[in-house]
Amino acid sequence: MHYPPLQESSPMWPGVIEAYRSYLPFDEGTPIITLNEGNTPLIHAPRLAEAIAPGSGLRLFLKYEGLNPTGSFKDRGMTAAITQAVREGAETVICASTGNTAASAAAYAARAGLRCLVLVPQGKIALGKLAASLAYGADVISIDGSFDDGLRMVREITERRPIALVNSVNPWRLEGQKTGAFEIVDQLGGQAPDWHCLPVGNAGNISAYWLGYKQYGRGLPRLLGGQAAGAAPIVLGRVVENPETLATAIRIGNPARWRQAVEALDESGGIVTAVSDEDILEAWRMLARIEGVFVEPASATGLAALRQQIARGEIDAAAKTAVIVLTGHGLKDPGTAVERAGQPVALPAKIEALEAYLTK
Ligand code: AN7
Repeated sequence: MHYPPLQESSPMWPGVIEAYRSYLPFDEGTPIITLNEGNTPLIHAPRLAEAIAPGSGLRLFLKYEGLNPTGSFKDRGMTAAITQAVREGAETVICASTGNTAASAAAYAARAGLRCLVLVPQGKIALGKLAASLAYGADVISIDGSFDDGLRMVREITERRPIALVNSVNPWRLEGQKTGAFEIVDQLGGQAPDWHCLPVGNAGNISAYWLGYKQYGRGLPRLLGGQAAGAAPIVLGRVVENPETLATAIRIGNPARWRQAVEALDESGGIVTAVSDEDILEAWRMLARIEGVFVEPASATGLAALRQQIARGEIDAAAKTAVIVLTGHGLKDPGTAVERAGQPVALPAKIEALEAYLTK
């Protein structure tokens, strides 16, 4: 088989830094560390719109960030953070993570030839994230504490040693992450949505989206942030010492970007709300069964929040455009899927058995 060489005019997607370079603080000469992240689909979801706001004319779209190279939205910020770490001469990077940041940091560090250490909460990281971090060759350090404990540790070690911190306290993470807002505006034909809905854990993503919408200058959405009820510090207005939720990605009690998120919510006329694990799971099922979009549980929190706010009459869906950011792929967390989505039907390998099953 013969493939023609890539031409300079090739339409290959170059990754988010190259695609939006004029909006980002990277000049032409900077070597970019990229896995061609971004350019994720914005999926129209009319059946889901009808399910959560019947007859309203809600235009609902799903920004499927699970289709990034390491399966989550984190790759947008990580291309920027690792590019900057290389520019500054770093040899080692570190992060604390509930899993997705770890996998993303590990992949981009591998691509840049850097050592990567990731601190993850023991027993509270989904299998796909652990598997990927190990596969990319990171030093995976499992601590007998929470994400918040890990974040404290990595903040301190990077003050003591020449190691680059790539959690979203690193401003470069937000620079890359804000490209999600640019893409949504472009995909909607040059106009921001009325509502922008997403899960809030460490609050980097919501902060970055707000920066992006403001910078792009094509209208501003109102932000709707969802937190898991057992890990809802921003909703409660206080640190949660022992956060608990089956949505392990957002099992965070003391978000690093807390203040910035509150500012973004205020400026946008937004809402932050807590949703129960049951509501998260229901939204997770709806995404898969009504629209065929499989996400990890935390990623369904934006839908759970929108559904709750429409049901409570806090959001009027009539003729509105809403985008829900689906932050991570369903295959990140196969354990929860197998536990919560039902069991396979076991049958003998005989046609009669299949006939009997169908006529049951
Ligand atoms: C799927 O990987 O914090 O509010 O360490 O993995 O920007 O933190 C993950 C967070 C939402 C919350 N959805 O985003 C980590 C980590 C998924 C996530 C969030 C995360 P932020």
